[in-house]
Amino acid sequence: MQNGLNLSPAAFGELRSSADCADRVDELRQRLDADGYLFIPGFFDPALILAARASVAARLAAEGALDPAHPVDDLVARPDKAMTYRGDLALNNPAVERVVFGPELDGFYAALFGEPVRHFDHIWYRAVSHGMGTPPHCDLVYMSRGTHQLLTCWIPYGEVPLEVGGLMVLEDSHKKSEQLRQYLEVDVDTYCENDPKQVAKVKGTSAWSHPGWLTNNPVVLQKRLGGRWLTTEYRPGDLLTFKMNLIHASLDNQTQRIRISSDTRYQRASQPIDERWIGNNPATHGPRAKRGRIC
Ligand SMILES: O=C(O)CCC(=O)C(=O)O
Ligand SMILES: [Fe+2]
Repeated sequence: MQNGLNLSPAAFGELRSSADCADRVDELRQRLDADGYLFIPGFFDPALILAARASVAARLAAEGALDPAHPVDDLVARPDKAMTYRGDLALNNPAVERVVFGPELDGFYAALFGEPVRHFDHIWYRAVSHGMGTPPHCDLVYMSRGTHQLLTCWIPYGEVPLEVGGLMVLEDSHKKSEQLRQYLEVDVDTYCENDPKQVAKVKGTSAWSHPGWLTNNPVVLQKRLGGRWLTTEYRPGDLLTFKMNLIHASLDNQTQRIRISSDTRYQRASQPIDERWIGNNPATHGPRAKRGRIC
């Protein structure tokens, strides 16, 4: 069982595909509001995605992270090379930028938001080897200093069958924000000025005042909140976009293959933006991002 997940139909299911209405913007907006996400298989030309995959695979091979007994493109990890978050793989990488900042996504989000859009400059890039999936969370806790009408775009670079650990979303969790209010108010880079322990831990460091996760346990969370965990067997070209208050996580990677994916953010250009994530050298969660307050 993945993550010890309950795989019964009552607890686990398929993402709803919006491939049938990818160019009907009214229908897309309705579904985004109803479901909190849009899953569009085959959104990109797979050649674009595979070119980006090849660029990342070449970097991983050059650093000796891949098992030489397998073709580079299979992305089989050397067992002693554990990895998860690898933002560096997207830096100075035109093939990845072509995907995440290209005309396809720009046009898609401009249509969806109904006006010109901009993206965060930071690209979250992941190369996830065998091991536990990302714990359940909402993205708001990492990026709430501008508009909250922000969408995440999760893109798999290659096939991601269930056992390789793709993204899953908790059905209807975007309708439970009242129940999650305290959590959704968290800003992981904010600390309490009047709590010496937090000051020592967070101020001037890259540490977080809160782990960001709702819990490490997707099963317990599902029992508490209800809804099924929804996912799919992803293919190159697929796109999953979702709201800031939709709970999501990833399945464990039970294989030796490395799962590569990016997550990037898009919003109306006219709205305030979270400064931590823009510019040539964004603060991200580093010392420049930390803010003290009286708690
Ligand atoms: O890819 C993952 O494991 C997590 C991705 C994520 O949390 C996101 O896309 O916001
Ligand atoms: Fe996330």
